[in-house]
Amino acid sequence: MKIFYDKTHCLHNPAFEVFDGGQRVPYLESPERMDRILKAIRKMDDAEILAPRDFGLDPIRAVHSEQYLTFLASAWTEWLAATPETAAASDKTALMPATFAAKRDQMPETILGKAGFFLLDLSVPIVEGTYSAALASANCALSAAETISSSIAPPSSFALCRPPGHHAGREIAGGYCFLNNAAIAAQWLTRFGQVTILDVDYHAGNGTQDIFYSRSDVLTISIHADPAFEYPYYAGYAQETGAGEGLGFHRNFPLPAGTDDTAYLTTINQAIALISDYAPSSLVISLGMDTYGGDPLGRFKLTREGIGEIGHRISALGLPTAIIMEGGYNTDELGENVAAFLEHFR
Ligand code: OKP
Ligand code: ZN
Repeated sequence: MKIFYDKTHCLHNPAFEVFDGGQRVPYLESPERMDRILKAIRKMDDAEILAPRDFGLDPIRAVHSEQYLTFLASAWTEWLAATPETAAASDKTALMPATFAAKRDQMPETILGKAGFFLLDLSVPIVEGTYSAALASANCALSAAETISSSIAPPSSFALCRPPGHHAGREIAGGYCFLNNAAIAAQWLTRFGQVTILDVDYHAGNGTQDIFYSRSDVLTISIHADPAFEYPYYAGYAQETGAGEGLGFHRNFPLPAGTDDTAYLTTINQAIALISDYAPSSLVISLGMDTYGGDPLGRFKLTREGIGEIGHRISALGLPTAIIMEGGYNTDELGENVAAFLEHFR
């Protein structure tokens, strides 16, 4: 299997994020996550680790708005110019707003105003290397998409994306995500026909939902912890099924805390049936390992065997599949869990 990885992700290394109750904690979405996954993947027989190709900005512009991309590209420089002393202490600080836009009619002029406009929460601190890392991550996803579109290549590929992407909407960052890698890959693949994105991260793929909500050429499905009790709280409900032309082409499967292998696999079967009926020309998987029992951000109880079985059932669809890395924060178990899932793809 071709695996795309770019060490540029290391440039996105904020010192902290802010948890519930205002606690400043070390950034959980750490560069070390990638080291652990690479270590496990290198042990797999057919793993071929490659650098991504640079696709330029056009495939990213097809998903994100121009004013959002301009913000991401210049945020750090503007922050540095506005507050040179604060920004210079970047081992302790980052661009992070304290106000958020409940109403989004007007983009403010100043960098803190813009940060509140384009950032959804306190888990997307922007540092000097954030934009470069996000671009490299998107290029990994695009390279994985390109790989599966060739009829001579094996039908699946893996993008070792960091930062992750599924919480990033058309013009908003949130939940460790800046560019929506899976959406960018899926959009690129629509040139060959209909695409499905299946999101198996523990958290609802609210960014992906936002991007394709009114479209019927990309079926989006997310299986996740019920947003009634879990982040991202404001999207991912079962009654949200798309709008306009896209009505019926988005599906959410919210599940309770404590969900185990058996309950999850029942839901995976429902998702697989929807994908079979839709008969897409390719499949993009948003792969999160925070469904694993004991994940520091998750409340599901999946085992490694369960994760393997999910991979097995999805691979049985026999579709060209680009697997895109999202979350998973039990760093010690992360690599082996990813390997257990990937093992079923060729
Ligand atoms: C990203 B991905 C802690 C606050 C949660 C954001 C979680 C983002 C998850 N109580 N902060 O979907 O794995
Ligand atoms: Zn997650």
